[in-house]
Amino acid sequence: MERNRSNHTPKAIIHHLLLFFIFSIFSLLDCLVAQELVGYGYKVKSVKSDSSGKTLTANLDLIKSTSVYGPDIPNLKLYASYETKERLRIRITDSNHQRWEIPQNILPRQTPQKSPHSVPINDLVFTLHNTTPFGFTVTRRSSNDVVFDTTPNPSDPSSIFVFKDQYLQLSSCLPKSRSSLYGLGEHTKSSFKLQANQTLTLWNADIGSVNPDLNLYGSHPFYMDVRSASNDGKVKAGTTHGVLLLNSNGMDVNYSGDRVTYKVIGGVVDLYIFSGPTPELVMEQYTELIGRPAPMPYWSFGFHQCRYGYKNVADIEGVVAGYAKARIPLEVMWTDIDYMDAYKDFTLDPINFPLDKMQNFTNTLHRNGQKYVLILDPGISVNESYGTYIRGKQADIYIKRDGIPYLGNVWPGNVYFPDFVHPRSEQFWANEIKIFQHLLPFDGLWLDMNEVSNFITSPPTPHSTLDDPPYKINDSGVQRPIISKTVPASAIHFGNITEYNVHNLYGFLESKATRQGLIDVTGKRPFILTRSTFVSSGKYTAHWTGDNAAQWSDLAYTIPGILNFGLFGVPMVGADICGFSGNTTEELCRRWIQLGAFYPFSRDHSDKNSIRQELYLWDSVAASARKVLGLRYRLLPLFYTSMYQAHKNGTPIARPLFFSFPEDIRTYEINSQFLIGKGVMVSPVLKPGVNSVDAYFPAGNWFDLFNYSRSVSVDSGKYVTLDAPPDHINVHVREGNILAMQGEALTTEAARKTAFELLVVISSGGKSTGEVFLDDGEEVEMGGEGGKWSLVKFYCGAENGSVFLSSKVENGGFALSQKWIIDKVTFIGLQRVDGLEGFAFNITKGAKSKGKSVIKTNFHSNKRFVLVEIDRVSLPIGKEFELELRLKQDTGENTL
Ligand code: MIG
Repeated sequence: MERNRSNHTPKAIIHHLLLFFIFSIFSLLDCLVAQELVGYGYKVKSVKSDSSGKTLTANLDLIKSTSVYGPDIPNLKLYASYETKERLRIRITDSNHQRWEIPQNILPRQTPQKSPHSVPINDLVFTLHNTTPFGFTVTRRSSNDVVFDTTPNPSDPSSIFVFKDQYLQLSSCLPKSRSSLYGLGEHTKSSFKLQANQTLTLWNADIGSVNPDLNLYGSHPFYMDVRSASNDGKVKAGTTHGVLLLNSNGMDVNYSGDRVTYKVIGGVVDLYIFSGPTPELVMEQYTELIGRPAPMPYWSFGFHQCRYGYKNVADIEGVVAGYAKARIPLEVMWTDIDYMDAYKDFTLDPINFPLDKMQNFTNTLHRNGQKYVLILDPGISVNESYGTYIRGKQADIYIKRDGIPYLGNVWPGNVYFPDFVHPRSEQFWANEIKIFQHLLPFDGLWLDMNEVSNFITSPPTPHSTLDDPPYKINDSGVQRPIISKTVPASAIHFGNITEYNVHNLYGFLESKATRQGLIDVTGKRPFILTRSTFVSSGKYTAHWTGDNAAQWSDLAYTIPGILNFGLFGVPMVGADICGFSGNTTEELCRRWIQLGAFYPFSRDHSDKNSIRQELYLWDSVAASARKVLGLRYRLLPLFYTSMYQAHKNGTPIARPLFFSFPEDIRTYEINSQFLIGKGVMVSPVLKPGVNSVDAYFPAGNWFDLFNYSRSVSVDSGKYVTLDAPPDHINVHVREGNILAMQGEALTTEAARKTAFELLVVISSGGKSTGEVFLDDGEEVEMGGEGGKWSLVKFYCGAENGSVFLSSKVENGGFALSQKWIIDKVTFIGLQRVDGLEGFAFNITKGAKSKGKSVIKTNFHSNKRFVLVEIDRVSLPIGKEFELELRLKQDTGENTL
């Protein structure tokens, strides 16, 4: 911890001279643009830091008050602390009054280990500037790069730090040409990298994701800043840090390119900075604080079909049959609100979805290795003959206003909303889930409308600064009142907490309660899909991007949308395949399933008023679906292992290219490609009428996963035009990766029974690696202590004309008990050398003999590489093995 300790150092004098100058401009501003000046800032009154140097506390005094957006808070306390080696926290709040902060029991944050005696060396340096107004900066010790800089700029009033009851302003200066920002959602964006000059509003709202740039269903005040190299060479390109402003109140975040400014309507400044310095490490550090993503069941990586407007049981049975007949994988059948009796949660429409038929339907799905997921809305119908309503009333868990339950209106008509802040609501909700699960053994829950969405806007309480705060955030892009179509901000939750403060937490808390409820009743790993999210939601649930439309633009938006949720710690995410609202077309649906087959969460869903869009309805879509879902199912071990990595380290499943190539600055701009795990790249067609795609390839050799003999080699990153005929999407694996793949099947259960193929992509300069995580796919914990799981790591390197492939196994027992074998090993990307005659191989560990193995050699289409397949190797995946592949040459050196 460093600060300017004395006013007599030359540095401090410079600050004072500068400030004199600043003051003269401020007084000028005072006369000219008095209305624009929201605050004058604070000065440091006193500072103390603890003996360990881990924490610093400062008292701040207001310089001069203004009345814009209400009176300033006169005295503040600033706490800065190194919570871990990679995490710095800066918290600023009112010295004299307690303010709203998200309680630990609502959103648990990892609390730092108490080790007062050791000073952890953190790469981040916090400096408090004893200037008037005060400011603070965060820099990197290793390079002096400025990470966060709140130094006020006299010509920019938005740079001044302001702290009022309902208006906080905090601004950081950014090196415009070197900083690339990602995150700050939820919004629909055409560009993944945030573009300069925009306002990002965070206030959960039922606004369709078809609308670019508006505040949507969730709030994530987190960004990642990827830096390009500095001129002095001290900062390496790809140096990344993360910033979280942990605050649940509504806010606007202005991003100008050289400045990020938070304008928040409540709470406190609780800023966390994660030092990285790689994107992966930022995710590890961020999710260490907020909680690692929940593991998802294996089956949830299969393909899902849903629609709003399925008529009855025969209709959904027909859809399941349609998939089976077309031989397109269908793992999960969904029902939307159509199944309910008058849209009441935990009921069934007695005419169209009667209990006996639904039980039969669900049981049949289960017999075929398939699953059933249904929707729930939070609003409970106000109806004295409805058990759920009565039990909620008895438990007294509804959100209140003026002392009585607040009356909203959603699908069932009048509703009360369960208050998930209430400690009894978890039990109420779990009990409803239990009762219904015992009637109908569904496999997962879909939580919609939880922003919370309300069809009516109740009038504001007169003169309420909660319902009508002085600063208007840009809700819905038109500064719509924050009480619009939701629960009014003056409504009250348990413990007298206002809706104003917990609005953005509703969907998050509902997901948390639902997860606990499902674990209680099933004892298995739950699958939950939620529309509304907040920081930490990923610990409980998956997410879909909401109501998009069947338009080409929306197809393209899905990539930034999905990548953003990876950064938010919600790696299980997908968009409605073929488009939700509006009528899709054969071509759009075909291109959409080609991309959607590689979303972490892959579901086709459509609106009631749209034409049907099940994948078997067009022959060309069906054919393409078989092909791309075929590859998805072969890659299930990769998706699932990426889930494991997400759960253990926070790394997303679908990742931006810069996660694997942070030093390649051209990857920072990419919006239309992504990676699955570290080395599989998806490059979709996103436009109508085209049969090629310009795809960016970071340096290296890349191999087509549909046809191993096609490859792309680039020495340095480059755009390459690839063929993309109507039935094809380009999916490549990069050199240096080893993928454990399985066979195609119509369900994940069947796919899991097939033998493994190990695809070894030879690295041109070094080792190839890969891993596969295996468990039963539904135990609550994933890779937990004492759990039944195996983790197998693969290594491959070349030496003296031989290629050596080996595995290391952790907890092999589980894999052995499942009798999984590797039946085939395929090497791709072996450089062709003159005089090469062929290959021979030898299994030196893991199997007794070569058995019935056969070896086949092939040249890649460009004749630069050789492809070697070894069939019928019969290696138990749970047992360590070593395999040597020898080159047989007639002349010359035996080198690779
Ligand atoms: O008011 O349940 O985003 O996926 O099909 C609309 C009907 C309510 C919105 C969801 C959408 C779902 C629809 N729901």
